[in-house]
Amino acid sequence: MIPVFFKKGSVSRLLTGGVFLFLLTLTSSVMAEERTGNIYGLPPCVTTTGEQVDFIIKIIFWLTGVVFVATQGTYIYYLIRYRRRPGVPAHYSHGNNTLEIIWTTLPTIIFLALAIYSNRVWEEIHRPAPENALTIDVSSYQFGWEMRYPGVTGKLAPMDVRKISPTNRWGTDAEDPSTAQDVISTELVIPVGRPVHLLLHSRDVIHAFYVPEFRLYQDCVPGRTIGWVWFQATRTGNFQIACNQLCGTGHYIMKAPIKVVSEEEYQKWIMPRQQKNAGLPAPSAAASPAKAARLTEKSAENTL
Ligand SMILES: [Cu+2]
Repeated sequence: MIPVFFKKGSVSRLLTGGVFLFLLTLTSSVMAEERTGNIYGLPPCVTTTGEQVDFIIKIIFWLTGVVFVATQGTYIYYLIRYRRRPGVPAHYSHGNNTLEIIWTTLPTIIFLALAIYSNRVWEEIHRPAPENALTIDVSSYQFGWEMRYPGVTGKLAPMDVRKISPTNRWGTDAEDPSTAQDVISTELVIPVGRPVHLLLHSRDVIHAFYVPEFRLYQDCVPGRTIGWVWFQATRTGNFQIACNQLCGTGHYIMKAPIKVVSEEEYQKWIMPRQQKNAGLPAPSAAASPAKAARLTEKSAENTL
């Protein structure tokens, strides 16, 4: 039987809405390129610092879960136990000071402990990048990403954010010989197990470097170098940078592939590019020439 507060046609509208939401859920799972099979939970975590973030998320999830069940359970129990019944007079309660102190002190202690612990993790994540970190300049623009790797010298050409312009995308000095040696790529290729230090830039408006699997989210602000982002991948795989700041009409296509590869594969990818930019002959001692050639050919399509 249809309840009286549903007007004629309401049920069909509700059903249509339900079907629409169901289809939306299905299509979003199809559209989620890297997260098929797990659209409700967290995506897999592939960085060392991400594991620390996940640990806090788990603590908060279980803590709030237990508190939610306990408080709502008590609430429902009292609703039923002390419901209005004929012949049973209502009982007036002014409150209980001991209980008040307990349920005020306990959450205060829990929140303080969480704040102190979270702060420690925050500092750990934002401490300076280790000495052996690979530094990569990441440049965002409407609507895409570009990466700049150090050349054979192992050092990026110096840049100045004030020099960034449509004709000087990186803000580097064209006269500086190291500028031509930098390796430019439209994909982020990084070695597994080695710290990676990112210098985040924007050429126009605010964008956001967002990789859920890295548990990393950082805005790229025009006129600034964001230099405190570093991480270390724990396993190889293919991921994606997705801009997470609504930055214009093409925001939805602003993404770039990330490839976490072994150190050996990374060297096979970076070395020919560094040698080429330095005007040196390509390295000949590849462990697997056929594989290296395939890798080089594939990556070359994405390199400017
Ligand atoms: Cu953007």
